[in-house]
Amino acid sequence: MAEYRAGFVSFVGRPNVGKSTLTNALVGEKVAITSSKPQTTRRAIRGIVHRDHGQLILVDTPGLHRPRTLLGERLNSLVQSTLGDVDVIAFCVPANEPIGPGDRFINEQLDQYPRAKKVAVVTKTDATSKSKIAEQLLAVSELREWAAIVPVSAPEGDQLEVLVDELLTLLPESSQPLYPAETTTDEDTSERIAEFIREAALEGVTDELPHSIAVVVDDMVEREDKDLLEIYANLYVERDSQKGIIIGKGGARLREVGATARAQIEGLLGRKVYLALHIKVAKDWQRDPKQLGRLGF
Ligand SMILES: Nc1nc2c(ncn2[C@@H]2O[C@H](COP(=O)(O)OP(=O)(O)OP(=O)(O)O)[C@@H](O)[C@H]2O)c(=O)[nH]1
Ligand SMILES: [Mg+2]
Repeated sequence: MAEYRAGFVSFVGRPNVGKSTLTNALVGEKVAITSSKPQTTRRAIRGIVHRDHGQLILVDTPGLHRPRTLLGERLNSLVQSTLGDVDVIAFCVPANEPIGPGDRFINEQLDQYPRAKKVAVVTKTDATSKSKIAEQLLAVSELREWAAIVPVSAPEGDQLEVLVDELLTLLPESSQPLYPAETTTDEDTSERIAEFIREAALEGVTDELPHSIAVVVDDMVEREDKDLLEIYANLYVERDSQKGIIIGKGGARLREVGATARAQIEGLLGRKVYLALHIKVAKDWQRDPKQLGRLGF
């Protein structure tokens, strides 16, 4: 019988390559928010994958990029410290974009973590042709000696189990699981709620605005007269002009964001919630150490 294995696997790569989407697909639940805008993930988010013969603790990370703000620098350091602690580093490259300087830079950084085994994951195989996938697999194989190279499509569910099996074989043997069977993440409920709100707010905004949004759950209160949880959250932007965009004409956009987020939160908690969302300006918070600290970075 195969030995039980358990350990830590970190997904790393440029922004927007599909690390969080893949994390969620493997875990089978939305533990990390995703969006079409780069630099969505801002924490190292653990997602647990349970199998009879082992347990993968996935650590989704913020996309590595050339930082333009203090937040960007902090996120890059967060990725670096995460990579120092994991058993396997899974470097994610999309099938539908040629390998560029950003990918090469990250690949070179991986040399700094000799203890970790290194796997390449070619994501988004549904978004390109078979011949392009073959070309990408070849290009990736030339970057370094990988323990495995696995092409996957998260939305199609293609090759996900192959990836899980490959990753499990690279983990250390363990006498027992590291997390209980029902655990999918160790993120706090209030953190997940804040992230659902941020994800809803990212929908349909462009340019610099996605980067300027931060959400903090301020308070959660049980209603005494009925089975309802009241959630009070603050959505921060960096400038007054951004406030108007988030709120929209007559408050239409904000209502939409609230409704989308509430549906996600109710799905997570399995109960009705009332969501009060307040928009506040935290001027240039991405560049301000004090405000970054207050927002949890
Ligand atoms: N077609 C296709 N699209 C994908 C796939 N995986 C992710 N995407 C899309 O790619 C975009 C980015 O996905 P994310 O999972 O947020 O990417 P990420 O690497 O976590 O991005 P950061 O958190 O910014 O580093 C989203 O619009 C996803 O829907 C895939 O396998 N196929
Ligand atoms: Mg992400």
